[in-house]
Parts: sequence; structure tokens; C-alpha cells
Amino acid sequence: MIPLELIEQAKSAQVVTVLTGAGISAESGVPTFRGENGLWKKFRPQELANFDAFMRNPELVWEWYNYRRKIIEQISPNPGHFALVEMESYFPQFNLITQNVDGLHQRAGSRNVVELHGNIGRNRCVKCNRISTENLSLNGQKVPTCECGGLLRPDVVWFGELLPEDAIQKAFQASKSCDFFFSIGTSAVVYPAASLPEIAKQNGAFVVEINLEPTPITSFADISIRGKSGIVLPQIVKALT
Ligand code: BJW
Ligand code: ZN
Repeated sequence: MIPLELIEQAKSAQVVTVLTGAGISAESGVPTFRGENGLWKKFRPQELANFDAFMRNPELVWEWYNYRRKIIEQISPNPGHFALVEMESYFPQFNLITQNVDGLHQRAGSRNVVELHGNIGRNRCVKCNRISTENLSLNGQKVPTCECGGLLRPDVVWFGELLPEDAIQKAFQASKSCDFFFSIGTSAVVYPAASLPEIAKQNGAFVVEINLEPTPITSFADISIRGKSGIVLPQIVKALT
């Protein structure tokens, strides 16, 4: 059941900003990072999601990313992604910010998606930064290289790395200026993305969280809905239209 207050607040909202995390893609079959079935139950993040780990063992990191790329190729966006596509045309201004690298928002039809942590569909040269969108795989046991000889790495943001400047600036601006903020399917422990709901709240936005579990956002959210985003978001769209 969607609280009436949420619908009333949303109906009068002019600028709506949404932050999504791995939870929104979980119902499509993309594993989340943390939690019982999370990717990091089986793999240690410090061995995979930082630059030093990559340089130490690039083959292992490539295998991990190609395993995830295969999953993403085979699955589809879910009703949560599609509900956000519908919301885009409902509100006067709508900003969609994602921590996900899976591209499922775009595949669902969302436009102007701000990707904070890059995209798994691209690779980047560690030497000259050239971007490649070719579908590459390990050649035997060898990691693909750029024309310049540098190793190619997934074009995603690892721990200790800066987020793309334009993306984080847009995200800060969209969080400061909105009057309604949705935090959907994120554990809200990875910074600076985790600071966005708080920035929105400090600037007077009505903050709604949709998650299966409590998170650090729960303590200051105006409304926390415990449920699957693929079920809750379509209900919100239905109540709005
Ligand atoms: C459902 C559901 C359903 C399930 N419906 N819900 C300030 C304080 C402390 C530390 C730092 C700080 N500032 C920076 C740091 C360091 C670090 C950091 O945050 N560390 C903390 C973990 C302690 N941050 C960084 O290093 C960042 N860079 C940076 O700040 O640069 C400046 C700097 C440099 C050097 C030193 C200091 C500063 C970069 C962070 C990059 C994160 N990268 C990753 C990997 C991306 C590539 C890849 O995909 O492999 O991004 S980590 C991983 O976590 C991934 C995600 O985008 C990110 C967030 O995870 P998310 O999306 O929240 O997923 P989960 O699994 O955690 O949660 C899923 C949620 O869904 C759960 O809550 C479920 O309950 C829920 N759920 N099913 C609704 N159906
Ligand atoms: Zn290069």
C-alpha cells in the first residue's frame, strides 16, 4: 500500500530526483554487491574493485567483469526500470542518477541517465584513456590491450577513484535543487553517492526510500517503503496517473 502522503507530495513536486542502486536491477537477475546473495559474498571487493588489484591480477578482474557482462546481456529491464521511464514524462523536471553500471535504465528507455560509477559495456585504456565499446573477451589468458599497448580495463569507478566530474556535479545539483527525492535499492554506504539523499533532505526535499531493508537513509527519510522496487514503483506510477 502506497502512503497517501507520498502521492500528495509527488503530485505537487516540480523537480524530482531519483538515485538508484543495485537493488533496482536485482529483480532482473543482476546480483547485488552486498547482502546474502551479493557478489561480494563470493568475491572479495578489495581483490577486484580497485586499480591496484587490477594491475596485480588483470586476468582475474577481467574474468569477473566478463562473468557479469554475460549475465547483463542475457537479462532484461524489469517493471521498476519501466516505471521510472513513465515517471520521466510525468514530472516537469526529472533527474535519474544511477550507481549501476549495467545500462538497464537506458535499455528500458530512460533518457539522460547520469551514471556515477561508469558503464560495464565500455573499456578504457589505463595508459592513454581511449574508450572502447567493442565486446572483448580474454584472448586465451591474455587481457586485451589498446593500440598504444596499454591494458584495457572496464570503464567503471573503483574504490579510491574519482567519479566522472560532470556526472557527480550534475548529481549534486539535482539533489540540491529537487523538491522530491527517491532513493531506490541502494545500501547507501558508498560515498559520495550515499551523500545525495542527505543533501536533498538538507535542502528541503521530501525523501522517500524504497528498499527491502533499513539503510542509513531510513533515519531521516520522510517515508521508507519496505518492498521490491519492481512492485512498489509501478504502484506509485498507477497512483499518480
Ligand atoms: C532491493 C531489492 C529490490 C535488493 N528492491 N531494494 C566518505 C566516508 C567514508 C569513505 C569514503 C568517503 N568518501 C569516499 C570514501 C571511500 C569510498 C567509500 O565510499 N567507501 C565506503 C564503502 C566506506 N568511495 C570511493 O572510493 C569513491 N571514490 C571517491 O570517493 O573518490 C574520492 C576519493 C579518492 C581517494 C580517497 C578518498 C576519496 C568511489 C566509489 C566507487 C564504487 N564502485 C563500486 C564498483 C563499481 C564497478 C562495478 O560495478 O564493479 O560501485 S562499489 C559498488 O557499491 C558499486 C555500486 O555502485 C556501489 C553501491 O552499491 P549499491 O548499489 O548500494 O548496492 P548494494 O549491493 O550495496 O545494495 C543493494 C541494496 O538493494 C540493498 O540495500 C538491498 O536491501 C536492496 N535491494 N533487492 C529494492 N528488489
Ligand atoms: Zn591506449
